[in-house]
Amino acid sequence: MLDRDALLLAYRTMRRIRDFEERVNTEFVAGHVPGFVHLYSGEEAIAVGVCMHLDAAGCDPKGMMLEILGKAEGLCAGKGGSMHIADLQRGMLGANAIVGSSPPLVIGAALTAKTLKSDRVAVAFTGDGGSNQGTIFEAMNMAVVLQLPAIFVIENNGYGEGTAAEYAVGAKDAARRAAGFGMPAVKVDGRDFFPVYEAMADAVTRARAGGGPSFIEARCARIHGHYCGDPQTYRSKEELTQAREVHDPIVGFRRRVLASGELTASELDSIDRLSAEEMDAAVTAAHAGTAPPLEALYTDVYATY
Ligand SMILES: Cc1ncc(C[n+]2csc(CCOP(=O)(O)OP(=O)(O)O)c2C)c(N)n1
Ligand SMILES: [Mg+2]
Repeated sequence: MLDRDALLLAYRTMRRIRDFEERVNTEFVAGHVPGFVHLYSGEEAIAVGVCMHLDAAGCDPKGMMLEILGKAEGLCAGKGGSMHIADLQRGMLGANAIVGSSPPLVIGAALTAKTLKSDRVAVAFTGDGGSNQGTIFEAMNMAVVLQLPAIFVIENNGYGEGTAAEYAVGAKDAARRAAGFGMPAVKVDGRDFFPVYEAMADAVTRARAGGGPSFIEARCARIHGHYCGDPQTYRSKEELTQAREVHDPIVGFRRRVLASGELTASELDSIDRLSAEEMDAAVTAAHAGTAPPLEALYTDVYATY
């Protein structure tokens, strides 16, 4: 049972993610974002249900907004953008444009944790499209063989870009496929914070107790397309309306905690207000940021060993 503080934190974090993403959308449409963006709206319950169990997660929204707008004050000095954003201080090893590349990276982190006996747990987020990559199969096998504290989270939103998972995932069932590698694998409703939080609690406890890796498949729905501007001709209007109006994880969370009387509407409304202010300030800061100087073009790009 989650206490009030935990429920408030879950709501606040989901709301901040949504507001951040929607501001990024507006900035992209206005032409302020160099490069491309892919929005997370609709999948917040997964990130929050998972990351509330981790000590180090959570990047600074202002630093991220500066980064996405390509400014020198950004999290990666304006050189990473949305697709290569990273925050190693916080244990965030990086977004990656190479689909399916996070599981092998996470195996390295999990091996480090096991070797150093640091009690840390490594989590890889992959999409349903990414779940078909050979990289994740190798990573899952290695995690089982070495009994690593690694958790594979598959965010199954039904599409890899515009290709239906129904068509492209040969086994039809990513969790059953993962179980074949020899690890506990569960399927949860990723539009609902609570089952994600519970599945992750089990997985983290097992990882810390030396019980090896776990797999969580969270079914969810994208509120936007694969990328900003995706016309989504591969989805019916009805499916999109359902995702936006019926299955929104933040609306569902709100309804539930209000019905149970655990939180009040005014508490949630004030979180909404603070989050909007925080994201407005992040956008203002990002507009005021400076472009990286020309001399920076060749730094932080290659490492020589
Ligand atoms: C190794 C590799 N192959 C192909 C691509 C092109 N690509 C970009 S996103 C994507 C689909 C990813 O699907 P999913 O993981 O379900 O993400 P979603 O579309 O739901 O955001 C593909 C094939 C890529 N970026 N990297
Ligand atoms: Mg997908």
